[in-house]
Amino acid sequence: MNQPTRAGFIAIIGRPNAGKSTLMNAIIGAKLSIVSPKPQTTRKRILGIYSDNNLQVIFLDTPGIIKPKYELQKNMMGYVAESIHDADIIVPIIDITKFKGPENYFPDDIQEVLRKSAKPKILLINKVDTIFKKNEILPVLDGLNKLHIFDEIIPISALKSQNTDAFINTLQKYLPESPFYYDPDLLSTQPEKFFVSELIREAVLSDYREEVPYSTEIQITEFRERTKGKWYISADIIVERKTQKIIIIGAKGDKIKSLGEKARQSIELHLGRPVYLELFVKVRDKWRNNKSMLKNLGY
Ligand SMILES: Nc1nc2c(ncn2[C@@H]2O[C@H](COP(=O)(O)OP(=O)(O)OP(=O)(O)O)[C@@H](O)[C@H]2O)c(=O)[nH]1
Ligand SMILES: [Mg+2]
Repeated sequence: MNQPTRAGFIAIIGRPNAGKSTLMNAIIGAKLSIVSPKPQTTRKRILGIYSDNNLQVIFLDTPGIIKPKYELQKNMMGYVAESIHDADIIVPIIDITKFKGPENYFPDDIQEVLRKSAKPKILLINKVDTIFKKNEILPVLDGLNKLHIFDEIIPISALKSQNTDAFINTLQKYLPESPFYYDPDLLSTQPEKFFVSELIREAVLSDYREEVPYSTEIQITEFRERTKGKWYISADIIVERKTQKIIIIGAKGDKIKSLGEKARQSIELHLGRPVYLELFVKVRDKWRNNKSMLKNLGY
């Protein structure tokens, strides 16, 4: 007799830079979420679908939890709350290299959210590849166990895909019997335009420093097949100030040229076809605090 299928939604939550997006990409085996060493890389909720035999796990990758200062960050925290609400299982993830005790990593407000929820909670301790003495993990496990919040605690390395199989097996245990939600061939539901804008933002995150990546948003203005097989993509790089526009462009346009080159290569890899990419820089004063502008940008 065929085994019943299990399926459900998993909210991956945690501090910025904990490795949430790296984990989802590693499990799905595709770059769905952009990753960077800078915090606050993910700004929206990104769905990744893992299907295997009788199991379908729908991951919700979320922005890192912070105290919001801008409307943009308030919206980002809205995605976290929404994902916790929609999920069958909550998966908080912590970075062991930043762990300074459970209070510190799970401030009271987050602990309260987790405690209030009756859903299963599987905690992942990430980046254990950086730990050379394995017994260093034990006091961390002990401290976290004492919180009595988590049903399971699993050490992993998202970057090296260590122990991620154990994580999937554990998820299987807690997921409800359910038909699949999506076609098993599907990896995500975001439109291609979204991935393209994220890949441009990823190049901005890697090429610029300080406030610039945080003040930048990407808006795709054209996305169409122009000449045979070649795609024409036009995008606005939106910044908050004239000075940031000057930094993005660089002397004689050299910075934006190399940015465009880097972004084009990753877009071509993603789409699997040649691309002509054109970038324009636009100043939109305080867009991060402007509700209607944020709405326009898909937040
Ligand atoms: N050594 C090590 N580094 C990791 C691991 N997982 C993620 N990283 C690195 O940590 C950094 C942040 O990873 P992300 O996946 O972008 O983290 P995130 O939690 O999605 O961050 P936000 O989107 O900003 O909330 C990147 O430089 C990753 O390469 C891991 O298991 N080991
Ligand atoms: Mg992320």
